Amino acid sequence: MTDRRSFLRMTMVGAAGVLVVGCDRISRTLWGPDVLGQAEGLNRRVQALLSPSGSMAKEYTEADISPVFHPNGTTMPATPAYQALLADNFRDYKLQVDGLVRRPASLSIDQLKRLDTRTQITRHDCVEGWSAIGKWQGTALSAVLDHVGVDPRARFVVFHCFDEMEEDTPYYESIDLTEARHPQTLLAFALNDKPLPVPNGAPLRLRIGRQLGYKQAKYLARIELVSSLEDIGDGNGGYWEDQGYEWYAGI
Ligand SMILES: Nc1nc2c(c(=O)[nH]1)N[C@H]1C(S)=C(S)[C@@H](COP(=O)(O)O)O[C@H]1N2
Ligand SMILES: [Mo]
Repeated sequence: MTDRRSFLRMTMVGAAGVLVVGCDRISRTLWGPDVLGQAEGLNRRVQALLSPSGSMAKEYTEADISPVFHPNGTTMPATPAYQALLADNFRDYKLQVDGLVRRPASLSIDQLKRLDTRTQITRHDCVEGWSAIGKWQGTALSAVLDHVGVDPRARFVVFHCFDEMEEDTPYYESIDLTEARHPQTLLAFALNDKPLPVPNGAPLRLRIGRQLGYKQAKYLARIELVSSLEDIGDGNGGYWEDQGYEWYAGI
């Protein structure tokens, strides 16, 4: 299985060429959306073989924790909404949960802490070629979904963030309901036993165990349950996906 796995992975990386480009706009000019678009179909099929829905990301020990968890992408959202919350140390912060749910909710960090919380030490891999191991504490996304009640028409969870990558273009991400209900999928409020630092996404970010860095949306403002990704952003399921990155960013 290991051999087959690494063979598939090499094939995938070679064909897609995706893992050699960074989290920046160069990807579009280098490869063009068509190359990445074609590679994505292949990648999704290969990923379906590599990551059955129940498989777990490796968890590490306290001794493995990286001394510094390098921040990347936005490190300080400039939007007035975020700045106002930060000024009061996020006391008035509430995560909005809406869309195809039975009971839309606005949840404070304290309310999230009263749902099912988990702690896990996992590795973060960025396509720019760096990794870091961190200890994350957060609420299981599945518990939040149970709290609001998911409408049967819902297929994806969309994460809307406070930071804008360009004017009026907020960072966003999405995952399917299988990934959302995976036991290692957390809404994290703490990193290495401290409240999540601003550069790493305070007050709340997504942590999914089995996908690359850009899926790990920081600065969460709102979670929306949808039946299709078509009407969100440019329709590819995430800010970087709209620049040509693949939606299923399996590690
Ligand atoms: N809201 C938001 N989330 C984001 C980003 C961003 O720019 N904005 N960058 C992504 C990328 S490319 C990476 S590698 C990780 C970096 O997380 P870190 O800053 O905690 O290292 O966040 C991801 N989530
Ligand atoms: Mo990244």
